[in-house]
Amino acid sequence: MSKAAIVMGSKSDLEVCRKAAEIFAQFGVSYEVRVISAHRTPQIACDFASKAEENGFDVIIAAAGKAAHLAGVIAAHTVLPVIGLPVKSSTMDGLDSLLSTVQMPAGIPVACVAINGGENAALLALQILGIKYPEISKKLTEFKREMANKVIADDKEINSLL
Ligand code: RP5
Repeated sequence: MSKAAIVMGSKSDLEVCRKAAEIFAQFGVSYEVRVISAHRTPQIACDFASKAEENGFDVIIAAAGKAAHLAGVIAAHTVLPVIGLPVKSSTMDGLDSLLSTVQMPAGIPVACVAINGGENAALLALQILGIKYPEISKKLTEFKREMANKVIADDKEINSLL
């Protein structure tokens, strides 16, 4: 069975990560949530990433704010796909987190979603898991169909709202 990890740099990142957890729960995918800091608990970050594959994880979401090095540090210690989730947690509106997460040097890729993009982090993780688990892929197809149907319904209704 698939397993995803949601790792956050601080408990203060929880509300952004909650959105990702809710998507995993909606899709029936098991996940584990951790608070691990690239700066305050660097050895734990290294150990977690190094053992993530043997511990049964398929994909890792790493959420952090400010000088957001967590996704990069985790990616440095594993070949599992790492999705960086930049968190808006400072006076710089999250641009600091975004750039710290996305500007990885060649050789250590981190996929990066939008600032506070918890939903998309989980959906991208599900798309990665869908390569290995066709039942997840099927659920994603249905999810997209429902989204499209909602927009089509809105389109039909919009003129009556003016
Ligand atoms: C980052 O610093 C964390 O990911 C968090 O977004 C930010 C602030 O952390 P706290 O000072 O609130 O623990 O490492």
